[in-house]
Amino acid sequence: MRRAIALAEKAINPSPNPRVGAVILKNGKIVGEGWHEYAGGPHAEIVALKKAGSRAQGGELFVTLEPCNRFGRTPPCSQAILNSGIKRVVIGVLDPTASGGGAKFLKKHGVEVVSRILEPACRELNKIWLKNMEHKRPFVTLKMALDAKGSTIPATSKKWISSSKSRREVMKLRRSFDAIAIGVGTITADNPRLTVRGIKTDRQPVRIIFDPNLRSPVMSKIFHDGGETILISRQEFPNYNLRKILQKLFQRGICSILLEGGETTAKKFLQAKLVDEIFIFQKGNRRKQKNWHGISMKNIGEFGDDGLFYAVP
Ligand code: AOF
Ligand code: ZN
Repeated sequence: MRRAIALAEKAINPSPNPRVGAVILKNGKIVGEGWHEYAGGPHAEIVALKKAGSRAQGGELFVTLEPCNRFGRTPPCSQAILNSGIKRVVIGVLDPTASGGGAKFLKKHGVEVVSRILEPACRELNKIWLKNMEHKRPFVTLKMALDAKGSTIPATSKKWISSSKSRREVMKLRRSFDAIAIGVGTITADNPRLTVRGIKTDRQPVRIIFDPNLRSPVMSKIFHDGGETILISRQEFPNYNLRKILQKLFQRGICSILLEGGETTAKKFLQAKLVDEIFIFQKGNRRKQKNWHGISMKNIGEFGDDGLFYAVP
């Protein structure tokens, strides 16, 4: 199952679909494996079954998510697994959506099924997709950059750029999100581009500006570089209810948002309990633990001089 998880992680962002990995064993040897690469592409189980061919007969399938049991963009994996002659299926996390039901189907047809193996790791793998399915809103990650004293560093500040290792890490983070969001204060102060640069990517995230009173300067870079930008204002949302706004964004196909500040926007999201996880890069802080607005954060990495801290609020 650990190998299936590692395979699933190869998909950087298959949004709106889940990250799924599958491994087929026969007499203790791997005879097929695969992962789900992009929405609309073949499911992980099918990729693994194709590789295994007739060797799947009598084998065991390890899959991070319960096999689907209905026609979506592709035919049901449950039927393909049954047809292959696999005798045992080990599942990480059950599918809470209408696509699920593969476990029941396979059991009914005499296949041995074991569920919820390494479930916490399989849930973590699909924290975005599960949040989407269970709450009908995008997963929100708050990312802040702080200077040594703890004040916010603007997105484009020279001070911040000095740690190229952190910058690269931020680009990797950006690459895995559907959208990057900021408040109007940040766009006015920094005029950022909010793009993925300096690393390979097959798409640029959508930019979202939380700008209730439409104060964003018209000459801002994000309006003139050809990329997609969504302005969130009271014009469209008179009550400016953040939860409702997020649900609307989800309906528009945005499954994950990297919220890059500033402080005002971050606080509003935290107060509304709409932040799912927090990353803080801080200059010169290499301590194991730090406290940020009453939230205890753990050091999970160092990039040059900067510490990276993480918390689930
Ligand atoms: C995936 N990849 O490897 C598995 C999935 O849009 P469709 O037709 O590809 O169906 C997507 C649903 O299928 C998805 O929401 C999940 O419930 C189920 N399993 N999906 O994208 C996979 N195994
Ligand atoms: Zn499937």
